[in-house]
Amino acid sequence: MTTTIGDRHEAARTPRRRRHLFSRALAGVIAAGVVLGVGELLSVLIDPNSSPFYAVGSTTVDRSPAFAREFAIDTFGTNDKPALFVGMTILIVLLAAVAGIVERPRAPFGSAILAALGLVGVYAATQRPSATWVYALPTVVGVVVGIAVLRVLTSAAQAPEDSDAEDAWLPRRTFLLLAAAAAAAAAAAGAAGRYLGQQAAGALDNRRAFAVPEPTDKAAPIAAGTDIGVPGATPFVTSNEEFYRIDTALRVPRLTTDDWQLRIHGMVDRELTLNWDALVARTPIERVITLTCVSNEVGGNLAGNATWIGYPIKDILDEVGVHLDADMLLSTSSDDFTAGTPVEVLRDGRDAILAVAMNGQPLPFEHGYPVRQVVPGLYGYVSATKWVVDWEFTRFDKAEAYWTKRGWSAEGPIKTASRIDVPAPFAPTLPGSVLVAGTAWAQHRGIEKVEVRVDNGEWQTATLAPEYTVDTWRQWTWEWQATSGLHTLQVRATDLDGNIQVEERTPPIPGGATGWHTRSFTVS
Ligand SMILES: Nc1nc2c(c(=O)[nH]1)N[C@H]1C(S)=C(S)[C@@H](COP(=O)(O)O)O[C@H]1N2
Ligand SMILES: [Mo]
Repeated sequence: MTTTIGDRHEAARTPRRRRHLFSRALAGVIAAGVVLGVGELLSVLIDPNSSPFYAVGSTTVDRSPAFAREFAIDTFGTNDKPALFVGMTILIVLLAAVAGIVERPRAPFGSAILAALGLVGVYAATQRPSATWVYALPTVVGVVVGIAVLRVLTSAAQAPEDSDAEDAWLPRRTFLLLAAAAAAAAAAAGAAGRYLGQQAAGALDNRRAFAVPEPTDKAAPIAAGTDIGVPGATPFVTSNEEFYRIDTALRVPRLTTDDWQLRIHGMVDRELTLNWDALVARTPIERVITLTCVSNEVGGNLAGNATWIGYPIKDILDEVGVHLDADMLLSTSSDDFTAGTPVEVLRDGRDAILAVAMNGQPLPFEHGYPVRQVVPGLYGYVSATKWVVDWEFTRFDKAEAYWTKRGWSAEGPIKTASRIDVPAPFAPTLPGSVLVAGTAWAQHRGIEKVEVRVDNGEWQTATLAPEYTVDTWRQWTWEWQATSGLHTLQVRATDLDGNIQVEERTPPIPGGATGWHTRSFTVS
């Protein structure tokens, strides 16, 4: 007997057939789970980046156009990665369910769907940094095992009416047993893969044993009042847990200090490779520096301020003898992100450092353990390379870094910005005295003035907290005599070079958002 589409529609109406449809869909989803679980487990032997799920995710991130990145950051903020994983999972579950439903012993359409998904995985895996053909193996083996599981489960799920012979029909209990076994095996393989992947790196232990260097050149103490201490306002120092995280890494690189080295080459007199011992033999300094992301929208929170310990970059430049015509430091991370930093900025006296500690802790893995760059005054995408392992001195007319290739500016000085933190948007507000507070930044130029206005009225000068240094943000407060009704507050900053924050609203791409932060309140 041949199954026709018509038969199947007819069949789907009976509860029994509907159950079989569900069993088939389930079989497909479990088979896909087996593909991913086996892939994850085998990736341990090769490289965590060869796992099909992560490879597809990472390659998707790398291939996304700039507008997609902006959309993802705007919509999901720091949850952009979980959002991608959830999206991928939903898509895989749907395709896998279809694969289970259409698979037939003599018409393996479902197997073909898994194979096609496998091709996507193979492509993505072989696109990862330093990938060789071996990176395809976890996906290929996973797909072969997954197809076998799909065929066994779907034939077990087959209704007698569907089958060529009555005896192909297995009791429902057998199907459930097989399905449960396959699902458990997939989950176990996946979990073991993840666990072993992390253990193999040994990075957790390495970070735990890390001794934060003790600088003699310490950061100045933070004077009383630098932190305005207004509830709801951004604290002056951002904790490591609260610090924003932006990067292209779906799997956070887990380097150890033993793995780490920095190869310095290109337009230099003397090439140099710094390993960990050579780095920590240098003299560390401690500084408080505010980082900002170019993707930050007006009023957004992609900025953070931390106390960093690290090694001055300028000294290393002098040591290797950077050629006079080299104007770009192209830094590369272990996961092949690149940033192009103007050499001029690295030697103009500001505290650009190779940081190894953040707020008294070894760098969190997400923030670049064991070594990252921190450069006051430049957006992160052109300066703050995490997991940095390679420095090439080159020229802006010869090389392009990661985000510049994707439409962002080659150079990324931070724009003068200010933000209202309290009252919260649409917070219920009583008439009378209301404390308005926020923060402002113009790293390496410094904040001269912050002004607030109500309903487009006269600009009023806000009270500034003491300046820590020109490399940190500066908090402000302003007392508002609020009257009943709907009101709009607006803030603007002026930096110490005399630049007033730009009024015109422009998006983050290509060189950082401009515009005055505005907030509305109903006072009653
Ligand atoms: N390796 C690597 N470093 C990176 C990035 C990245 O994608 N990969 N993103 C940069 C960007 S865009 C910013 S804003 C800062 C953010 O640093 P944080 O995550 O520690 O806040 O890291 C920079 N360094
Ligand atoms: Mo960024």
